[in-house]
Amino acid sequence: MAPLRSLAAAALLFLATHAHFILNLPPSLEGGNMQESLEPNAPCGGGAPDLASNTATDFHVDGDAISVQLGHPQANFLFRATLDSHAAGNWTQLFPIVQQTTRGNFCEPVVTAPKDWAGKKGFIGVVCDGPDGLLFQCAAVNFVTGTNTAAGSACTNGTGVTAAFVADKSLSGLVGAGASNSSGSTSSPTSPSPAATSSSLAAPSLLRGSGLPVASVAVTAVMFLVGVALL
Ligand SMILES: *[C@@H]1O[C@H](CO)[C@@H](O)[C@H](O)[C@H]1NC(C)=O
Ligand SMILES: *[C@@H]1O[C@H](CO)[C@@H](O)[C@H](O)[C@H]1NC(C)=O
Ligand SMILES: *[C@@H]1O[C@H](CO)[C@@H](O)[C@H](O)[C@H]1NC(C)=O
Ligand SMILES: [Cu+2]
Repeated sequence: MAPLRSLAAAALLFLATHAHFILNLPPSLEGGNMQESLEPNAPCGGGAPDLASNTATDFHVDGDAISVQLGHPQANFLFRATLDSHAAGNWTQLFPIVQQTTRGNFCEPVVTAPKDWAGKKGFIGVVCDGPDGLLFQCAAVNFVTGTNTAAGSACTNGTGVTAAFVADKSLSGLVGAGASNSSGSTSSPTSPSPAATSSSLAAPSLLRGSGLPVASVAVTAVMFLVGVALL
């Protein structure tokens, strides 16, 4: 049974180290040294948000890419942003809450921010609602005018990755009127009209219902192997 046992151990290790999610774009505060065990910490996981010291990259307010890598078969994502120098609050939702199905890279190429943020610094925050609760990552950014058309191969969707807009109260409570620190906010959260973007997502969401995702079957199979090996 030794081979099976080590295979199962390897599979378990794979699952343990490839769970959670990674913020690919904009570059996250922790860069390549992301500590998954700290990801449940709001607002930025293991990142220490401080505009005075963080390295910022440009984020185009008329459309820029947000790319994540998901290690779970399915999770919901909130893309939000703030001008607060320590990401302490006043989060504005940038995109409808979107559910990714299938592990791998998921990139939204045209996420917009309020136009009057151009010229200011702030944070893009990504919150993942998956099987192990809410997980947080942030990127420090310079909001700039225009559209980013240069993300190219850094912004792609993994094979079989699909997405659909969903309702998620845990995530929607983290922005706008529901958030704890938005009472002073004068403008309503700027999110693109769902009508404009939902059509492109409608087809994937229909396909999702058509059968068992291959990924969850694979995970179930691996879990079964692990269970057998541990008996
Ligand atoms: C990834 O998939 C989503 C959902 O279908 C889509 O909106 C987005 O444009 C895709 N990204 C790329 C880079 O094609
Ligand atoms: C909102 O943020 C301000 C400034 O950081 C802080 O003084 C205030 O206590 C916060 N309010 C809530 C409800 O968190
Ligand atoms: C949130 O915005 C309000 C109004 O602009 C401001 O008074 C408050 O200090 C801000 N709080 C944080 C945490 O940025
Ligand atoms: Cu996880």
